[in-house]
Amino acid sequence: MCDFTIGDKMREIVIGGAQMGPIQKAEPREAVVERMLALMEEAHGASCDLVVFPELCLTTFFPRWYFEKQAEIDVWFEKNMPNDATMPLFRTSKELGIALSFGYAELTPDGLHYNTSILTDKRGNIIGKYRKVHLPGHSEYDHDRAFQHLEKRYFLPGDMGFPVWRNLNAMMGMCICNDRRWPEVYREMGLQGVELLMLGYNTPSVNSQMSDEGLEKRLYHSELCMTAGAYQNSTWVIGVAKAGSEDGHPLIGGSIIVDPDGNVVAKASSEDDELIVHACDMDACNFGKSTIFDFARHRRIEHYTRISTQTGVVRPD
Ligand code: CDT
Repeated sequence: MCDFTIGDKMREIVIGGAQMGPIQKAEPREAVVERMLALMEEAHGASCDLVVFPELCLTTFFPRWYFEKQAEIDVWFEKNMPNDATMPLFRTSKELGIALSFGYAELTPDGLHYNTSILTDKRGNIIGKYRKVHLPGHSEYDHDRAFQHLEKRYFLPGDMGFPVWRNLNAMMGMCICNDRRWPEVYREMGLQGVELLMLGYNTPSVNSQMSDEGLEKRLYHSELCMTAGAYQNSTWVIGVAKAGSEDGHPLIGGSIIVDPDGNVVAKASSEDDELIVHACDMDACNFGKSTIFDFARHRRIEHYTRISTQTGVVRPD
């Protein structure tokens, strides 16, 4: 009997990755929520238990725009979740019996700003929250870039670490966009037995600091880090894009569902609203977790001190 089995029922979760096409700067939240509801209805038709939406999925990817006044910034943030605009998502979760995960910009009662994702159960109750730890980009206007990426201006780094939650009889965790490029993120959750790791992303199709790094390479790197993270921690990974051209700024698609062997089992083909679906057996995580990636038997933490005590490179010369 494997240590990782939770109960003795087949632990299959039908997962929908709800890629979203572009959201223009002028598009109101209510219109976006309508699009999300249509994807949830489609997911219901495909018998999904859980639907995963992208990072900051209620608005355009506003960190590409430079704002100075706090009031101009705060319009992109949600002070409450649920709120009037998003309540239909939670109602529909309960009506259809579908758990949800989606990303939004969070403004706390204390006035703190985070890039956040939430997870619900199948009754639309929020059971998990994650705040993005790895904020890419810069905090001041950068004239040397082809376009701006001001996440460090608008958000604080997350203050919750990388928690996991038991939901739908599986261990679930979340991270957000740039987090997916850091192996420490997967391992933090791997060490808590994660079986299903959800993430959303807004990734520009071109590198703002190197114009010949285009769509093909960006898609390759996105898939590379998610498939590696899945394999090295023997977990399902669901990576969901906001894609397409937002006010002339293209974002990659390439949403995928990755199995615990690192195989891509479902992949989006468009840069629009598109649902990808796979029936994911959580027990497929057991073999890797109890053999080659049995952390308790094989990890050598006495040699890993630098990982948590040093950020930049220190050469021994
Ligand atoms: N949203 C987000 O984190 N996007 C980043 C782009 C990095 S370029 C400054 C990503 O890693 O995809």
